[in-house]
Amino acid sequence: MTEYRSNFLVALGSNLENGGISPLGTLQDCLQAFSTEGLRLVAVSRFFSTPCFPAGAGPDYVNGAVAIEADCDASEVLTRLHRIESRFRRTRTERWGMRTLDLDLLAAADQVMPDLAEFRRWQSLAPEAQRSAAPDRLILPHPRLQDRAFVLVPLADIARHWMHPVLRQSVAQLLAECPAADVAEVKPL
Ligand code: A4P
Ligand code: MG
Repeated sequence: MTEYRSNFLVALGSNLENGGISPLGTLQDCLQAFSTEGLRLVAVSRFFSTPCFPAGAGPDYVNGAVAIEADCDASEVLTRLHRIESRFRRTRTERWGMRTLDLDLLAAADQVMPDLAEFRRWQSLAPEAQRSAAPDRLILPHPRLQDRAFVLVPLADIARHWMHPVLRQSVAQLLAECPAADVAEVKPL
């Protein structure tokens, strides 16, 4: 029998009000939805205010991260995360656009998906191509996690010692390599 249950790491983001509920309120509320979807919360980070990336593209975000356990595989976890997003009325209009709720699957233990070559292709995509190209299948670990203070700072709250299976660095090490100015802009709420 397949044993799933491994820890999944998920990034949470919001920079748009949803029917009068603030981005912070949305992130707090969506935590209830995880258990409804059979995703058991193991750890929850603090929430942080972070400047929008790319700069000037919209209001500041609230970001956080959670660790979950689930009795299903990574693709099914992403399907459930998408269901939670739609429950919070996330609409995908513009890539990297504003959103009421963005849930990205950062990692499933030490899995590399779909394979090392495809992971490396997405990881090394030029910034301009990143803006216009979206993968049509699950890429793990999330190919941008190592580049983003707004992901790494919350992640360090809950999974400092998680080891990136391709880069062979822990979250703490990846964060130490992040520009100090980017890290300083990630402010706990
Ligand atoms: N997909 C493939 N792999 C994954 C994965 N590991 N996790 C697919 C989540 N989705 C994955 O995702 C686009 C496609 O990638 C989907 O079909 C999915 O199946 P999406 O969530 O629909 O689109 P998106 O959110 O616009 O793209 P993406 O790549 O998630 O954008 P990012 O990288 O999350 O950027 N600034 C601050 N301060 N804080 C933020 O949280 N977020 C973004 C969004 C931009 N700027 C930000 C923040
Ligand atoms: Mg996303």
